[in-house]
Amino acid sequence: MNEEKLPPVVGSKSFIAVAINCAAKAGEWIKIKLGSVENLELKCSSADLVTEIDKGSEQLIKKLIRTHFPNHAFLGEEGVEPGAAASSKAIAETKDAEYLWIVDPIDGTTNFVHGFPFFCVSIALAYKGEVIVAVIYDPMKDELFVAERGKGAYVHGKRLVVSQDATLEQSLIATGFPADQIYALPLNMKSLQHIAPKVRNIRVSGSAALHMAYVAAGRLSGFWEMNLNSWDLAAGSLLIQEAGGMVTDIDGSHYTLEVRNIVASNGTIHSQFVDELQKSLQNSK
Ligand code: 2AM
Ligand code: CA
Repeated sequence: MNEEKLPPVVGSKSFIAVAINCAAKAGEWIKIKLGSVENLELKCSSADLVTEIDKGSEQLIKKLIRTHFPNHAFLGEEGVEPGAAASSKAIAETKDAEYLWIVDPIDGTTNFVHGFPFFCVSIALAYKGEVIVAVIYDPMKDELFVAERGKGAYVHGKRLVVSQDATLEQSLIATGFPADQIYALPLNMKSLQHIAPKVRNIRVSGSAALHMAYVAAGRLSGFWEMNLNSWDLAAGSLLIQEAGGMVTDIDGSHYTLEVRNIVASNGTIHSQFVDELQKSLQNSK
């Protein structure tokens, strides 16, 4: 979308100002709550967690967005039943809304619960299915990553640029161990075994959104994971695109809000990365 075609700003505050305000407020609140989880619930398995702080953070963000933009649609992780089918249905039903806010109130809940300082708040705004505003906030490092379509991506005023690594061999790559231990985890393990000897090293830090922000910032050259949800990926996808990188489905097709198997990179290594992931999954489909 070029700049002339950007939708008009509605209300007294710009979309990006509201997104930043929400992420900053929610991030500060979850940081204060670190170490004080009272109600730990399991969703699909012991690897799939939710706390009252995920729910509180989502409510805070939803209320603030509703105050400024009462007619906009809202999709948040905590408003959707657990499991891939419910997530796919939720995004299929909302993706055509004119304006859709897509929110993960804590991405990296397992880390949050264990006090491992790698989690974030992820907020994206899509206009007719295309992400136009993205904010990812890491309250532990006080890093706020922001992007607007056509205007670049920034962290505290510094423009984000993807890494220059030219080959997989030179690349630091991240992935995740998916919570779905029946389908997605075994597939990701196959890919991990295939990719690990072909790259400089691999990191698995437990927040897909923050890994995506790190690809945008050039700290990682790539990230892949199976079976993620729109709220894990939407904000990160725009940050990476605006920082000069690429985001696709694992089959190499272009990113949409419905993509669940993600490959993100600095762009230069993308085709090599997708080719190797495809090789790793041969005979698995
Ligand atoms: P979350 O903390 O918001 O749940 C880690 O591999 C990544 O997977 C995190 O971004 C985490 O997001 C996400 N994740 C955790 N459980 C998941 C599930 N059941 N389905 C899909 N993604 C999940
Ligand atoms: Ca979450």
